[in-house]
Amino acid sequence: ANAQYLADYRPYPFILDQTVLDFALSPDATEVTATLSLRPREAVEDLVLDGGRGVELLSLDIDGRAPDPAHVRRDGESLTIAAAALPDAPFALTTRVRIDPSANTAFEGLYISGGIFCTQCEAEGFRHITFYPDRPDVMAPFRVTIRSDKPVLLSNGNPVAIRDGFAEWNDPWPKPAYLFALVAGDLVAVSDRFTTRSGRRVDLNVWVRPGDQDRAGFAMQSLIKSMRWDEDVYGREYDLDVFNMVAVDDFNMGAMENKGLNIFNSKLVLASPETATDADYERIEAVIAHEYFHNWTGNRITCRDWFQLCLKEGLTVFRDQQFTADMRSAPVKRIEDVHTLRARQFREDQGPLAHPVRPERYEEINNFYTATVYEKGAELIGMLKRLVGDDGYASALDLYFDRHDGEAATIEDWLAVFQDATGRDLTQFKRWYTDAGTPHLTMTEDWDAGDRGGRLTLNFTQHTPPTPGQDDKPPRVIPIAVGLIGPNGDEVQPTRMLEMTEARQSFTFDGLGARPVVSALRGFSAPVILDRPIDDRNRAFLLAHDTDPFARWEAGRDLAMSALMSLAQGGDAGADFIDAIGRLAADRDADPAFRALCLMLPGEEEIATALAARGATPDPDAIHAAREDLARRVAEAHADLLARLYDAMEVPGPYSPDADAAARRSLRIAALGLLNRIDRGDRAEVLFGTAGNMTERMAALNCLIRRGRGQAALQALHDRFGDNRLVMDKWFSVQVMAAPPQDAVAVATQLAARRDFDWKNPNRFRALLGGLAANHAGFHAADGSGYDFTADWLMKMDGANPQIAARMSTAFETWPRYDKGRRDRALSALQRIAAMPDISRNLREMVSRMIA
Ligand code: HT7
Ligand code: ZN
Repeated sequence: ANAQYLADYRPYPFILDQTVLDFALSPDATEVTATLSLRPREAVEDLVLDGGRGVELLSLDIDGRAPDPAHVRRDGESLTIAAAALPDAPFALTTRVRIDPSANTAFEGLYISGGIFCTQCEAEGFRHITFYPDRPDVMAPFRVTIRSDKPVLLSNGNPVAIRDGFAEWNDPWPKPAYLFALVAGDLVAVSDRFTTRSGRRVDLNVWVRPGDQDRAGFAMQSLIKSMRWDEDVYGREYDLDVFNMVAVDDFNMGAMENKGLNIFNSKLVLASPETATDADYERIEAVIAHEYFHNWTGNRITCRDWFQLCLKEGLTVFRDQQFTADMRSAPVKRIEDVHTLRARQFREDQGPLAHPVRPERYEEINNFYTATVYEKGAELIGMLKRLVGDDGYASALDLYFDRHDGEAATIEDWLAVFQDATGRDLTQFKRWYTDAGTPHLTMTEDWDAGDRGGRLTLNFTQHTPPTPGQDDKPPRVIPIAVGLIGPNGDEVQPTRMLEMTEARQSFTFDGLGARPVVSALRGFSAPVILDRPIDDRNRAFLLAHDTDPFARWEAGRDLAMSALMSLAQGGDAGADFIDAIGRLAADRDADPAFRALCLMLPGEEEIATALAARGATPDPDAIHAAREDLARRVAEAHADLLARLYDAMEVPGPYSPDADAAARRSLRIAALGLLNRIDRGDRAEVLFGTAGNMTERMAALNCLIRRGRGQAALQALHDRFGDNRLVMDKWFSVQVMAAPPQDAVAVATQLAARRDFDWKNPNRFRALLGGLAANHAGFHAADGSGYDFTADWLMKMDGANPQIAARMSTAFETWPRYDKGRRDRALSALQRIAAMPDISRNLREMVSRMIA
């Protein structure tokens, strides 16, 4: 296999001073002329440019003259010009190539989405546009001309000349090729203006298809808030005269931070109360912020190589999480982020795809845009901030921007600014970047009433299980935030940050009088799995009294898990959980969004991951049954309270996506979800008919499908929104996700046969296949039908879009944790994929890691 290794890094032997590009756009024969001003870094070497199949070389010259053809070599992936053909001085290399955007179904490079020409170059898409040193440490200013009959022609930087059929753009900020973008289409803009704090006026545009303007206003407001926030909190100003955002329907991921021209999956731009849910609005705001924040963390300072991906992604996720916490509720955001981390990253860490936040080897870099690089990468920054304090963090970041602006940096550079700014040695901390796996932390307590007025000793051990290629892991530094709650419910020890650096370590608290209850890992101070002997009574006590919202929620989560375990083993539902959850739901002083989070039982996947972390073999059917059982018991025990909450949380007046209104709706929907278990779906039916927004409409539809009463509502939604792709994606996914597990594959099969299952569209494919993967017991059907259905579609998708096939193959990443019957069936589905002739590098790497 063609693996890349971090240890093999070598600077590019040429310096690129300027890139000039000319595009003559045509759907099936676009011509690209590229002029690169190059000079040898030291002695002249062979010049290797990336560029592969699909890029037809029409001409090549050096300083205006064609080299001897014997000096030019092509293989499938690159073009090499022998050193003998190159001057030992600055020179201009000009290539003219032809490409076919209409044939590009992989949506990497230049392609067409709904008649709009657009590009996606991260990570290595630029090489599908022209021959180029397509690596992030080769940075240059770009000047771009576009010839096309499309009315709107966009590229990075500032406009130089725009007229009919022609546009010229200049981006003065040196950038790597992965940040290049071009868009040409019949588009309209929602426009506004922003004045930076130093007085620079910036024109802002959100470009959408004609007719979609009325759904682009929220995106614009999100952008403006992001620009202001980055100035206020990080002191970062925008640096061009224009900022353009474009929405396209065919897009492999969420969005892309191209310099001055961010491109978005339309689902992350377009929103109206009629078509988008509260969760959609929150995500749109967060992703727009994320892409905008990349302007400094990613663009002005980029990555030296793709092994350093977490340098920009971990930091930018951390920044977007801070932003959302400031815009909405910080405690709720923290709980949501931990929830996502556990659902996606802990799951990844537990299986064959586990890898370090900074990997050291890859075959296909697109396979490393993972929860580990992004979400765990963000957790590492949160830990660093906890360890050096807020002031230390602020001075380290200032130093980072000062020292590395305009550079392509590494994790070593990143840690060095923290060391230099704060004086703290981060040698041990670096293990968080290099070592894969989730540490298991155990905590036991010793209480000595007679010693020093009541002494509590907390004893910790840490251990990280082996992950592929890494058997032994030395201890890491782990910040453990601890508080103590006295027997009367008052906090007797506010949060204290314990720093664990050894495999075993103890910490003492003196003068406590009476024995307190320990609130541990407050705020989820480190991404670890904490094991502690604690009974349900003390968990309920923490749920009632803890001052730390995360720890409070966690106590409720632990209680729910303990009730589920007991039910799964034929035991009782755990009266402590049912009582405690009722008290919390009724607590009018608590934020409705927090109460909603507490009312939502752990998901089936989450339960399976928790069981596997304890060494048990999860049984998907038993998990499903236990969860349904517990939900029904909660509903029965609190029927009146839930019904009152459902009515009381109705939000009067016109829909607004603001955090307070969304919080009330989330509590209302959580109550509805439970009541749906005992009211036959009657409330959901009324709500579906009366809801004036998509949040409640989708919640009601979900409930109706779960009660086997979804048909009329599904038809109604289709009648009303059949021509809205984003709503129809929801229509596809909810049917598979909410189907009874035994029907899920049949439902998916029937939906996949529809004419409007436009499988080449990544959103539609994800809606269906992702919907099935999210139906835990359905995907893991004991007869292997979920595995076979998914494998068939991955094989089909691989021929069109390898990135999507490889990403969606992660549905299988947990297969080794199940019983032998399921394991055998999953393995044979994976082996069938692996044996496919012409399998892409993307999918091959994923499957071979999974079956290794
Ligand atoms: N930096 C981007 C990551 C990305 C991507 C986006 C769209 C399509 C393909 C892509 N490959 C990699 C998105 C981000 O993290 O902001
Ligand atoms: Zn990003």
